[in-house]
Amino acid sequence: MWCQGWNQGPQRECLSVHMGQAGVQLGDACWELFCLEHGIQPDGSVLDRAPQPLEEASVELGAGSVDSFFCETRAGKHVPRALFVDLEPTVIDGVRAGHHGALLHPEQLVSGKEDAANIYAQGHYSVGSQVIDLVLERLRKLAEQCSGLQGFLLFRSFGGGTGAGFAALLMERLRVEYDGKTKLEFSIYPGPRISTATVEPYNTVLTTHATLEAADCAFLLDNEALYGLCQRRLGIQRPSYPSLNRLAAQAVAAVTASLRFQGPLNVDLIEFQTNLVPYPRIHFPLTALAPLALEDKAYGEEPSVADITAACFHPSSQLVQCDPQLGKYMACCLFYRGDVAPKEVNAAIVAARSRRSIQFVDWCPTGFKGPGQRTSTSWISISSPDEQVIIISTALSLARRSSVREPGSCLLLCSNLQPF
Ligand SMILES: Nc1nc2c(ncn2[C@@H]2O[C@H](COP(=O)(O)OP(=O)(O)OP(=O)(O)O)[C@@H](O)[C@H]2O)c(=O)[nH]1
Ligand SMILES: [Mg+2]
Repeated sequence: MWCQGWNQGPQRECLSVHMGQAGVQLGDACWELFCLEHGIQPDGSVLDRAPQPLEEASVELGAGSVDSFFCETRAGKHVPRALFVDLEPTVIDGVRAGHHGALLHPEQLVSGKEDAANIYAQGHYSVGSQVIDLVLERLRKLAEQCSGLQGFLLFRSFGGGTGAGFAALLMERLRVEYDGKTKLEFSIYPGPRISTATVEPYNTVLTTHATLEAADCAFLLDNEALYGLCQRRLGIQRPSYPSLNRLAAQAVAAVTASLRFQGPLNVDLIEFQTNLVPYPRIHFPLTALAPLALEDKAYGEEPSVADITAACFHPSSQLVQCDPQLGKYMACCLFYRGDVAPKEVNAAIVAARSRRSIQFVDWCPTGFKGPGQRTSTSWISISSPDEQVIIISTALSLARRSSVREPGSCLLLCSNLQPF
């Protein structure tokens, strides 16, 4: 046991499992962003333990904390509560050699000798079955370091043999072994423009079927939509995987912000399910993110809460390509970050509801929930070195340490659209 989290009092830890190339690379981008937001250095030390704005205030705080995602060793090093798994070694080797590789204990990186070659059955049965016991063993070790494990965050692609086949195998086993723990997944949905194999639609269908009962809520990150956002909104001509991953990581960071930071309106994992999943099998919410801005443009702008809320309902902010006009909303969760007053949020929601384009099903006419997080997000370059340097942020967080008011960001999660 390399961490001592179990004896630090009641906590609500989340274990992240990154599977296959997409899951591992997306995970790398997510942990880079989490480290930036918590001031954690590549050696695991904390650079700046400045109190969050609300830590000073005399309000009752939610249970979120950095310890839910990071485990502190006796030497004071912060280690991600994460396991990276791939059936072949190169992608994991990249993480090990990467900027934050030194943060991870060697047991948190599991790789096999040959991948599943985009074949669901290889990932699920032949190659995958050889490493499943080792992966479960490593997960058990991570779970033992938790005082109160809240649940799992699973990252994978639907299109890859490992992401589809092996992930389905692991999720079936987790369902048995960790029954009652929430399982949320962040899944890369294949897009025809950047697909690497013609069998991806088949893998997607097979894994969706196999994991329908095993996951409580699945946030889809559609590669086609991410690619379009990078091109149209951020001006990257030929977006690379790191660009897509850094954009997707902003959404993951927004979803998990209230688990990682304290705040009076925080939610825990189970609340995603309670608020967004009307029936257990209908658990694929639509995600949208606003504002999406380039750093140079964002410096001059201060979008209001009404602006960012309205932008969230616009198809150009969606991380899944679909037309919301073709259905009705069943439930909406709006996550705000930054200096956002509840009064402004309420006014923005009333304005959004009054628009004809936002229609709710008759049986759930008031389906809005709006948790808030006063921590800001971080600026991060989303382009690879050979592309022009473009910075994205979902919150204009420049005023964090000054007296200037900090505008916020908004993440919208809508329950599946019910067709007319
Ligand atoms: N957004 C994003 N998508 C990725 C990335 N890497 C791969 N993909 C997508 O994931 C799908 C392919 O799955 P992979 O994750 O590469 O496959 P795998 O899970 O490693 O499975 P095998 O290699 O077949 O064992 C395709 O749709 C790719 O476009 C990534 O880093 N980011
Ligand atoms: Mg692979």
